[in-house]
Amino acid sequence: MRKILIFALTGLTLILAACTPASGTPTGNDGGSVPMGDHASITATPGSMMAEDPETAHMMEPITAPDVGPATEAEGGQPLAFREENGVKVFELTTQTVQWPILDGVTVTAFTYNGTVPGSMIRVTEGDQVRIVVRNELPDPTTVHWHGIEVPNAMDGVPGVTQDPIQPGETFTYEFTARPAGTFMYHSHFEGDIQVSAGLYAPFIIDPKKSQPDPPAVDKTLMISEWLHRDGQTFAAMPMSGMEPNFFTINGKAFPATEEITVKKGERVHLRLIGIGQFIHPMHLHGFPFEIAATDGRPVPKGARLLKDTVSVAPGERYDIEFVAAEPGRWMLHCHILHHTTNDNVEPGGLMLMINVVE
Ligand SMILES: [Cu+2]
Repeated sequence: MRKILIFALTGLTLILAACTPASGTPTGNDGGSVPMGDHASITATPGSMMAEDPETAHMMEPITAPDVGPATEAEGGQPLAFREENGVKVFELTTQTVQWPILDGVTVTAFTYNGTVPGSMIRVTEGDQVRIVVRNELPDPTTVHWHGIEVPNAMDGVPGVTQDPIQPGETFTYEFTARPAGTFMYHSHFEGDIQVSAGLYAPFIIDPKKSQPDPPAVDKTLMISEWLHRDGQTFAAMPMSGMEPNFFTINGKAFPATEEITVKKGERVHLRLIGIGQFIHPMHLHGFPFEIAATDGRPVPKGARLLKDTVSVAPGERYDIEFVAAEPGRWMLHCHILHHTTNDNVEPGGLMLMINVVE
């Protein structure tokens, strides 16, 4: 690695001195994976990864599959129907590649569960026995990890550790008792760097056995992620030089395509924020403070709840926030890393969502 760095730095110096952008691909870049502009040479920051070895090059390839069809559903994260077999709730998931519009005029090639980003929401009650039959129609192997749910080890979805990868065309069945209650998710654990960034994630909500005496008027799950879409091709966005995202989505949509949440003045709103990309997003709410009601699915006792107006949602984290929509108006929820509220560097866009409080 040190050798590569020295080469990269030497190369960079020479390039800057000679001022010849045409010669400026980073050291050893195979040159074919990621279309880069004239600035490619100066994005080779010291310490960044180079497309030296085949695995890195693979990460930098566009997301593709043969015959990728357009998405047939408009919204992601919708509740998945199930059938009951001897007291077990049986869900079916198919991993598939689709063309997914994140914004008017911007469509990404996505790896999905059941054709949407996020994939279908699994919603059950604490203590339910669930069986999830996963059919892999991706061009690559995959596995499913049930993030935060207390599953038996054999159901944990880690390739090479708890199971063999599910090969293209194969089916694998997961079965476990849904517990504890809370906000969880499921996502790929095979080449997560690529597959999760490409859309293989979905909410998994476990409701408590005892129903709440005073449920909130609005209960929404918002999954936050990033995309790299360049020259009509989609790449897995990641914190690696040249692979940084240029689009940011809430439930697979970038503002102004994000859902608008309408609520009546005085009603209580419960939002389940889920970080599933590879970047931290400090989500800020205009107008009202919110309580952090649960972290990573586990409830925060009433007396210990922080009153905040911004919460940083890191990759893998979940925050359930609650607030009373006290004043009418269109109030914005947005990421406060303000580059994340752009679409390909143009504001407004990305991680913005309107809470419309009506009389
Ligand atoms: Cu952000």
